Amino acid sequence: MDLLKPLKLNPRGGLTVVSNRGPYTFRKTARGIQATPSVSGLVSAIQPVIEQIHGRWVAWGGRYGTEEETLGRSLTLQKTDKWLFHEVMLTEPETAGYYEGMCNGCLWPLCHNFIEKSVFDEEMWGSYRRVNRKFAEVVLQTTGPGDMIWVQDFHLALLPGYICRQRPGARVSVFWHIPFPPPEIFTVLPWAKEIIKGLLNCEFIGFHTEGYVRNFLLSVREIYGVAIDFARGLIFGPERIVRVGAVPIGIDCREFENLAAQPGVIRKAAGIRSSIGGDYVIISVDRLDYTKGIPERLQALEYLLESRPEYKGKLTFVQIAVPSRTDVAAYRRLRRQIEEIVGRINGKYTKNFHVPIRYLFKPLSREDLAAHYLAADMAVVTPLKDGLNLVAKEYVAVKSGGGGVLILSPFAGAAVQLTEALTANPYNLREMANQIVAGIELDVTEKKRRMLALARSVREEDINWWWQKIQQNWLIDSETVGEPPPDSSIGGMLTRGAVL
Ligand code: ADQ
Repeated sequence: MDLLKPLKLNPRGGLTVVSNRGPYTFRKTARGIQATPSVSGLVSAIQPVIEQIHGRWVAWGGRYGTEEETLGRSLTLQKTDKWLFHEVMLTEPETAGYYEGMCNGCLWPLCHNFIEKSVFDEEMWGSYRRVNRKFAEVVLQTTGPGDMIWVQDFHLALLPGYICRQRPGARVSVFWHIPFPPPEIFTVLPWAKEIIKGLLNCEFIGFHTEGYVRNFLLSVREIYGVAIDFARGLIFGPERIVRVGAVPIGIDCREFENLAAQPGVIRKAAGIRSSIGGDYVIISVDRLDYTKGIPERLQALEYLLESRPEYKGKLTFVQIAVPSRTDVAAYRRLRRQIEEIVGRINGKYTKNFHVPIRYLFKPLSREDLAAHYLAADMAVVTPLKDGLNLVAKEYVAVKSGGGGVLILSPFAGAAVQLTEALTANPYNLREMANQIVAGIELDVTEKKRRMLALARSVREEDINWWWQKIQQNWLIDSETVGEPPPDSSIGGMLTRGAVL
């Protein structure tokens, strides 16, 4: 790490966001390095915050090189209009072990309760530790002692520990964007203790829901046996007092409301509708991921067309999927599976040139995305498990005038806030089909009442609200929280026997 180029600290900002992927993916082309915007919930959420704060963003830009190149050029400073970007470069083996292996092949499925998809491999874990250390070096080089370091997500769970080892008392917080699983699942992870130990160096750890907070606290109790105040979300950890809380992420609601009012977007939406005809239009937008429940949703649609023949030729379902983790075999298999189901349904139900499913496998611009939301009578957001789900909120923001129906899975974190949505269990094809029909037949006044209530919640708890709440939680002085309650779980309450 001695080879890192020294960087000037950003004089304007005291906040540094650290995440695995940043706002751009860089690729070497014949015309030089090209930057393409990355599509993910995390990027959608962080971008408006960092633009306001004029902070710094440390992330991997999707490029790799040899170990020597990585060490020699691991910081490429990109100056954008509103924030500074520090690129971390990874080697090819690191990408395989840390990102594809430990992050996508182990922690992602485990945290979404897909334990059977999780691969546990010591080499992958070694790579995860190495890359977390590498990020820590970059963060330490580019920040000063008083800076606030805001780490994003499960990719960098060891980072707070590595930072604090070299800078005791550093101001570090983690926001965990995906679900935190129940302790009986999390503690299966051979390195569960190391992950918890790293996180306990934070001042504040944020999750989307109270359920995830509880799962986390229970896991800490199970693994560590330190004092925990469940009511106030406090862990009296070995390094510091850690606050833990539920702060569900919001969207830039005004941006989507403005987009929906733009003449160009309205024209595009009208074009989408006229290309579809007079049909009822249902939309789903997802990163192509097995947690999003895309095959299950398509099967529910097939069941609907089979069991309610009066809807044949009257519904068009638009599934927009953005390519994701295309290097991972399981994701390539999922893509093929979805294409097969779409082909089967369209083959079976296309009549007089009416095609029931339009399937787009590509990223859309913000304007195109808003136009598709605007064109749709209903959005079906039915993940099998999802930390929160921003698509549900984006659809509501675009439809905030009162049109549109939202069908939401109870297994998306967003269901805790968006209580006026119709819910449907993605594992229950019949319930999904029935709820889609109920949504289509919903009385106009009731439909409007529900959408206006949803819009109120999305507007009130938007991205600014989220960032305010994060700061409020982060900036409380830990020394003022007092003693742990007498019934807290210091030792003796561990539910596991010792491993010798
Ligand atoms: P994701 O799993 O990426 O995020 P989600 O919250 O739905 O899931 O966000 C996806 C984002 O990508 C949305 O902003 C959406 O507009 C955008 N998007 C999807 N398809 C697109 C397309 N074809 N073209 C352009 N944009 C597209 C993770 C967690 C979530 C959590 C977020 C934020 O898995 O549960 O909500 O982080 O914390």
